Amino acid sequence: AKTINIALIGNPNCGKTSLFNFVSGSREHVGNYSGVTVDAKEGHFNYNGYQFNIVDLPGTYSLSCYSPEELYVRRFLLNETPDVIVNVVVSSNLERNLYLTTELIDMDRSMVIALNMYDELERSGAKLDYKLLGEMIGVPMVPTVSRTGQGIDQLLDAVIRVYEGEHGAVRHVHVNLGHELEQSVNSIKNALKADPSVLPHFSPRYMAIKLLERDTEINSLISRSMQHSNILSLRDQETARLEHIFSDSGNDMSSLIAHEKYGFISGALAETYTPASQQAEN
Ligand code: GDP
Ligand code: MG
Ligand code: K
Repeated sequence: AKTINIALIGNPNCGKTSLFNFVSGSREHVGNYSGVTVDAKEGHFNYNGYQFNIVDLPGTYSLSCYSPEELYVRRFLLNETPDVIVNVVVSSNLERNLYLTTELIDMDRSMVIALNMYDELERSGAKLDYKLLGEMIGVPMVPTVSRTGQGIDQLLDAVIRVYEGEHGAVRHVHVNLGHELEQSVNSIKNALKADPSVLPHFSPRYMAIKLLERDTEINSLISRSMQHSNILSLRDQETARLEHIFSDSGNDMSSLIAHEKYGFISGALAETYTPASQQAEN
């Protein structure tokens, strides 16, 4: 049988461990994550003729280097390269949960989204056009209820389709950061692509964005090799250019990038998500 390695990635308390337990028959502790241990649990199961290895990762809000969880998840993605990432999100809190999704999209990795706690969204009376939202970001979305297992078969079917390339190659829709930021991202990205000693790491786009954000780990990854010094000076040059253009905003590059991403998310949700309160008015 073919083996598919999947990794559960999402914010704390989005239901990753519940999903892990349901598919692997494990009884890992479910509840508020407050421990200090940062590790991964691995499980195995068979579904529809495939053997799955599944890893339950610590919860994280972002893929930067500000917490042990973020660093752990990022290093896992780099070193273990799961075939398909299952990004677990809380359906009724997409505004916040999809930020991490935009970073996974920047990484150009195969993935599907588990719209978890869909029962709570339905109970609230809100409506989500998840097909359209999934098309807008180029990632299939499947409603799930980890606690009961509802939707998990459909989720695994989507994982298999992505694994088998039935959606074609990865066709994520990167969040457009606006003309000026995109120009800087692209020139750093092209410099990264042109330097063979940079690979294999993360996708050039993700690395370029992290360099603009002055991510210390990605920075030292690059600066370890003298060949990369031109990339760091290019980054500094682009940062100076952007700081000049956006001097009125008083924001650093990370805030500018986050602002664009959150802007995209709220725009996408405005088109696809209808809170219960608005339904009553219609
Ligand atoms: P993790 O931190 O991402 O591993 O999340 P957990 O699996 O520990 O779940 C956090 C809490 O959400 C627990 O109380 C779960 O019982 C609950 N939970 C998980 N999935 C669902 C779901 O689909 N619906 C509802 N209503 N609650 C869920
Ligand atoms: Mg957990
Ligand atoms: K938890």
